[in-house]
Amino acid sequence: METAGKVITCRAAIAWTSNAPLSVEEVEVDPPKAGEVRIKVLSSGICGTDNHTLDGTFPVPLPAILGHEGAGIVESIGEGVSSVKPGDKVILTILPQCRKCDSCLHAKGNCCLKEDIFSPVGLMLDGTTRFTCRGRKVHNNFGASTFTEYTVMHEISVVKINDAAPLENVCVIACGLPTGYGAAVNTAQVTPGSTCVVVGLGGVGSAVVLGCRAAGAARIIGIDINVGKLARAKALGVTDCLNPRNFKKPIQQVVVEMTGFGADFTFEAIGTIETMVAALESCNLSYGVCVLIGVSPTGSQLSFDPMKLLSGRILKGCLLGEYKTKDNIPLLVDDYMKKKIDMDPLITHTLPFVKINEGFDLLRSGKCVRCILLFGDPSE
Ligand code: PAD
Ligand code: ZN
Ligand code: ZN
Repeated sequence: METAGKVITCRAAIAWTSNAPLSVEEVEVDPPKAGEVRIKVLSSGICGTDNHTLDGTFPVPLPAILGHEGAGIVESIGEGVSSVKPGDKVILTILPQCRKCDSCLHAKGNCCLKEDIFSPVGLMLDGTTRFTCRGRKVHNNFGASTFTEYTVMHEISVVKINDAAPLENVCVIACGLPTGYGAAVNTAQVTPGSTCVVVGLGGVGSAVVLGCRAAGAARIIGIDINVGKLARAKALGVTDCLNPRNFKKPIQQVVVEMTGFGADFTFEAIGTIETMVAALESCNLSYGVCVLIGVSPTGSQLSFDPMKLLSGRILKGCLLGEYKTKDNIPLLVDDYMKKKIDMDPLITHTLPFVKINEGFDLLRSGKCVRCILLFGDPSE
């Protein structure tokens, strides 16, 4: 049936309030307006950030359709859209690349000023939404919304990828993989033979490990309080595992003692102030580079003795691994398909979309690294 130009009724997981299970119900998805694209979502990862938005530590306007790590096929396009067409395989990302703003025009900038991440309003750029449920308007999430069978996004956040890409797993290249991998290869610029520390070994931290290994790190120290995560990270390339719960002293002190003077590169992939300070203090006081990746609770303040930087340490942060999304995500997909990036071990679980709340339970309990939701036959 031809759906272009018509409202599509489909299923989506609605977050009506924070700290409650998502409710899978029927929604109406409007056709795309000018500069917008409507996509049939085929897979979506559940990212740590989805948990922060749902539990209210990183509040977003509700009700909303969450999810931002998606892959799918373009169903229809609005007026003026030229970079994708119906039938194209695409990755749905929270980070646009408008190619016109100050950040996009800078060689290094990737934080496009059209983003809706830092002070999210949950609406399209024209101030309206394309989602309605039970007669109520429903917000989008960071301009993406992937926990739905159909979504509408701005063309600038939709990335066309290789026609042969497997849509059931490349959704991870929308967020988790580039975030961690890019933190190592772009932001820290890990050097061959170096020592790295990765604090937090979930989906993002595991991708940091892949990046450190690809850059030729000689030693990768993985830190997590979940024993299962430590065991999995060893298979990815972590050489030394540390569980902070097994030590009386702060973990940064353990790292400094293990390495002599601290690591060359450290990464924080959890999102607590305590672990950020641990990552900073784990890097070499003179030439160490610490990269913050984790999303901290809204309103929190990072505080530490500034002398820790005066000695020469560098403290950085990054969004989506500093990749310009439209330019680089297709290349990462190609690298995955050429087996240059082996991200398959990151995907430990898959579930049918309707079991989304079980997916959140797997994330919160630490049983999964990445759980992927698959949008199959609506009768399942
Ligand atoms: P995750 O829940 O899969 O991983 C978090 C890991 O941290 C788990 O393995 C936990 O066991 C571990 N952990 C929790 N507390 C501690 C502790 N005190 N000490 C040691 N280990 C601990 O989440 P994720 O990997 O999907 O996301 C990680 C963070 O990265 C999260 O804050 C998310 O919001 C953020 C993120 N940032 C960006 C970005 O662009 N900067 C993108 C995507 C995700
Ligand atoms: Zn994410
Ligand atoms: Zn821009």
